[in-house]
Amino acid sequence: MAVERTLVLAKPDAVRKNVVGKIIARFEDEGFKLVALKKLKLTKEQAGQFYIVHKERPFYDELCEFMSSGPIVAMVWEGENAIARVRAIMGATDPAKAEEGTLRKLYGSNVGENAVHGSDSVESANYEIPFFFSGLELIG
Ligand code: RTP
Ligand code: MG
Repeated sequence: MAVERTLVLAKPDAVRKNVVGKIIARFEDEGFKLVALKKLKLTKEQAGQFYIVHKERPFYDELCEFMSSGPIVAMVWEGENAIARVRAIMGATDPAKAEEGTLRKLYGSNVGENAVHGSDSVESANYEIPFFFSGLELIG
């Protein structure tokens, strides 16, 4: 296993529900190290660039609308096997199918508004982390 960094977003629904602190606390409790953190609001075009891998999917326009509908909180977490472990803590994409105790079960509303994003591979993390943070902002 390797020490990895992964990009996590508290999505606009999580910010509106005031559960960003609970999401951060969960990753701290699970032993990850916080490497970077910021609040920002994406334009629809920026959301489209972030989720460019999904551009042919039927939910792409709805996803970009939602991700630009309010502020988000972007963060980078570091730890052993962080990419897969963070995905497990988040739970299934659809909160109705997510296991008890996962962040999406706890805080998600539906398959679109599902509270959190986490990088799904090293390749994705290598695109997503520099999308939000410069090297100077990443403090390991
Ligand atoms: P994410 O990228 O946000 O961490 O989510 P994920 O890997 O679990 O799911 P993915 O397939 O990458 O989808 C990205 C986001 O698109 C929205 N979505 N909507 N309406 C739909 O059927 C649908 N499917 C996906 C969700 O917000 C999902 O997190
Ligand atoms: Mg994904």
